[in-house]
Amino acid sequence: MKANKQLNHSSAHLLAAAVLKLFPNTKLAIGPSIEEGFYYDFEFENPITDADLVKIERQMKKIASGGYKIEKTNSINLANQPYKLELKNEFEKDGKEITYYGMINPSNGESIFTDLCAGGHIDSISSIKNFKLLSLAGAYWRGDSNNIQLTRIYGTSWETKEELDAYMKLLADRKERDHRKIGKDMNIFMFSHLTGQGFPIWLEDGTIVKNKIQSYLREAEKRYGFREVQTPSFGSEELYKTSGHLDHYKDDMFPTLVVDNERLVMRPMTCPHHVIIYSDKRRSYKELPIRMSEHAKLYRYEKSGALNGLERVRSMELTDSHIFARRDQISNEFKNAYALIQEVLKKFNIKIDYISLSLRDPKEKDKFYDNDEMWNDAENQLRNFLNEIKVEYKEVIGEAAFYGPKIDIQVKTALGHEITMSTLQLDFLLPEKFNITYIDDNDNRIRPVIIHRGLIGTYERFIAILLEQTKGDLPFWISPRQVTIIPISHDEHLEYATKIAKKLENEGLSVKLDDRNERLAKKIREAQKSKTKFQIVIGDKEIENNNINVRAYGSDKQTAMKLEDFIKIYI
Ligand code: TSB
Ligand code: ZN
Repeated sequence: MKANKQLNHSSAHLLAAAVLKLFPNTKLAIGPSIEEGFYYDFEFENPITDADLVKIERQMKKIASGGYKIEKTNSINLANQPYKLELKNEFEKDGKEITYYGMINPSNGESIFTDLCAGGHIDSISSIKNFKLLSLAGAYWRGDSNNIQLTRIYGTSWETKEELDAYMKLLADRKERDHRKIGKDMNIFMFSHLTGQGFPIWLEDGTIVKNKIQSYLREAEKRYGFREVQTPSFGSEELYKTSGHLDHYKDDMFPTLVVDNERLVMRPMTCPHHVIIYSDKRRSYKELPIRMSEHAKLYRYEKSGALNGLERVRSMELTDSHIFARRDQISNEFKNAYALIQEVLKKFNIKIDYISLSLRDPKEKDKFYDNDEMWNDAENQLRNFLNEIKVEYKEVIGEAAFYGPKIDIQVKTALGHEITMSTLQLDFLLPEKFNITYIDDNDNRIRPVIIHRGLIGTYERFIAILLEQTKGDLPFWISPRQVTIIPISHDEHLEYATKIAKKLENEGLSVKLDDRNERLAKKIREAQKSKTKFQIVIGDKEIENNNINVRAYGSDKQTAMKLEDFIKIYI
């Protein structure tokens, strides 16, 4: 949803006026409108809390009912407002016009609050009726982490109550889908500043999910002719110099590490390693295609502001592959890899937003390797492939890899970000850079091509999307909590419950026995929150009848059945 800019900009003024009224010594920074609302950055004398937000919102309502106009007005003394003063001095230096806007009381023409501002408002504050303050966040002055951290208050303002209600509903839905929240509830992953920003830690249940997905992918890759290798997380600077990464991809890489007399980089991609494996032997045309795959740990320097849960991280595991092929094999290899991607995404029921044919921007000579002929050839091959298999796609300029064009499977996150999941890329450059060849049937040395394949992309991003699209209700076969067994009384029912747990574990299920001495209601609530697929409650009746009481996730129905029947029906 897109909010009215002028209304939200004016609401930011109203927020600042209310804050100054309640906390007169507050220093004001900036307060723009944004796509879905507005914010204002403040330096408070003392930290404020969510409870203060309620007070501020009430104060805003009070001021809004006063019938003030927003108009251009006289300058004010900014001596006590260092951030405003800094901005004003800067505008003056740049030769910009300095303007002030006030909230004018129509009865006496006086302004109750004046801000340094370029304008863009609604006429009267009393039109600000349907708004809410949403949250508090830390924000550095001018977005620079060397500067002081200010307090940012986010809000949203709409013309009608219906729009505000619809927007609040959207926020609630997003929150419910947000993989960061679900990931916490389900014990999937965590971060800690002590282990490094953007370096995710897979927790017990997250590791179960990841391992189950991995076993399935390994089996599927094998069926499609891929063979797995494992290479190290570091490579020499020389390797990444040869590949071109240090010329075109350096901004996304961690700095070089010097050990003894080696200069090492944490690898951002696997391709150079796989090329080293390829070139370790003399290759004949009969060996091709070679489909090398790896579930590879990669490290990328993503800007701290871009990091977002598992969606964008700095250490990741990519379901990677490099296919070394003859030119006459390109089409078949694309078909094979594409079919594998389709099968896998379908298996998980992933909702795709669109397919992108990601091309170079010929104007950006630094970002993309400079060789028009090579690019035109590779881009046409991908376009022809997509046309041949008759899928709809969008051509997107400037989104190619530095070494070649890509076919990207795009998905939309709960927060509305557009991100790439699976990818297929055609590369004539790396074979050239590493001077790799195969011997044809006439004993000539011929250059192969490389097709880069990200099957589900990285586990991190894939699981983030999966959690969001399913709201955590994962398919049974990858669920980390297929069954939770809850004895009603710790003393009387634990023994029978343990027996049931053992039997189900022997069937290969992921079972959690909640053997804590806790209240039943609490255990049930927590099982629900962890999104366990089946809750089995054990009490006197179950022991007496030698059966179990089952409830499926999302259902209120409880069913008594024999353990053997449960196994027969669900496993
Ligand atoms: C497919 N060399 C190729 C590989 O052979 C490559 O690395 N391509 S990539 O740069 O496009 O990355 C592959 C996939 O990794 C992306 O499509 C995306 O799904 C995922 N990915 C990239 N960066 C991140 C990140 N910071 N966090 C999580 N996943 C990421
Ligand atoms: Zn690659």
